[in-house]
Amino acid sequence: MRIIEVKLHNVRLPIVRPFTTSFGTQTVRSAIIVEVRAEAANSTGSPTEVIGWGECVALADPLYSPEYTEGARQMMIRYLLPALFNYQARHGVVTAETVGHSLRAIVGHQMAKSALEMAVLDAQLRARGESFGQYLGATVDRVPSGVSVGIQNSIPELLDTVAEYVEDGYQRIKLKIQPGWDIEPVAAVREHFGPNLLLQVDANAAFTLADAVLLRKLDAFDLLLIEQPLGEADLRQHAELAALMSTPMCLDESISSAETAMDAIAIKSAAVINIKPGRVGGYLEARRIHDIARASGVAVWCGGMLETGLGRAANAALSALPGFTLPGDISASSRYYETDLTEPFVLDNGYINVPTGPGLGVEPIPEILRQLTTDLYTLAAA
Ligand code: OSB
Ligand code: MG
Repeated sequence: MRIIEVKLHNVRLPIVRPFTTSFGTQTVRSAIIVEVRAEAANSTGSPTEVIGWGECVALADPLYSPEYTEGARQMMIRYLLPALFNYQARHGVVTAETVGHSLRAIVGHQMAKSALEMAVLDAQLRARGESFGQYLGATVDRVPSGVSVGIQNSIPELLDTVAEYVEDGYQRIKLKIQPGWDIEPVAAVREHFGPNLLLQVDANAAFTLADAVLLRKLDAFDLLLIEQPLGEADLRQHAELAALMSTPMCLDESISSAETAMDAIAIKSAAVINIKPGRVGGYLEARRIHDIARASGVAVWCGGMLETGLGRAANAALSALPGFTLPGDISASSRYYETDLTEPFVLDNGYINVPTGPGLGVEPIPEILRQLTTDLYTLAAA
């Protein structure tokens, strides 16, 4: 396809209730929505004008990952869009499958790169009339929905919050933990909701290997997994901790590519991988990690980054691949937003339906996108 123009919409979506993790509290979601206008081949090969949408999942501050919203915007404007347009000028066309290649000289910045690749892929698929799910290899039409529960002010508040989500139909609960909010809340939730609740925890890198004795106490609560207890760079230390615990070790922050996924599997740092397309540079790299993990007998599930309906649509499609054997963090739009950018995703008996329309199968509602946009940047191809 030939890109005609790219727009970057900075959007701000208020979050319905503050979301606290070991790295901070989110009250508003600032994101960059990428809009690619392009001429692409339709199913009969004739050129047709289409719009594709991408979402950059970088958070406002570099506390979960090195990337952050303003930095990602600068990165796209200053380096990635020029590199993509330069590739188009040299080759005449771009395809979703070559976006990663065209940006490879620029080190890191996976979330910014992922957003561009997602928008190009959406445009390409919309022109062809193919859905994200079909393209990625979905084998189911709905995915079980799990929810990530932030750190609360007290145990009673935690139990109330979890009860609400269980009543909503969420099939799996993930508790955020940090030093001082660790064993007690997990014990309380397991006790209150009984042995059948699918339960897991996520520390967002807040512990060290010196906390092994404390973390081992989590083995008593029959958790599905413990997610990223140690630092992003601590691959070997995660392997050591994994050997000391019966709870399966899951990595999030540490897995930035298919290569790191292979290394983590090889040295037994990860029995489970949380795949976040933004963190690994896009949906194509996410699928490669799925393929590697599946061939290695390692379970994967799809993480979340408080996505708008655009990211939620793509994540639902990815989660429909056969190796996604654990419920993901793909909740209904209402878990975070009163008004989503797109038609809201809703829980259907504890499941999220995988969109079936062309591309993402959803698009921003123009009026809502306009209302929530705080900044707009436009770049036309030369
Ligand atoms: O560690 O999985 C994480 C949100 C922002 C950054 C990191 C994480 C999370 C979540 C929430 O746990 C996932 C979601 O509901 O979108
Ligand atoms: Mg996590």
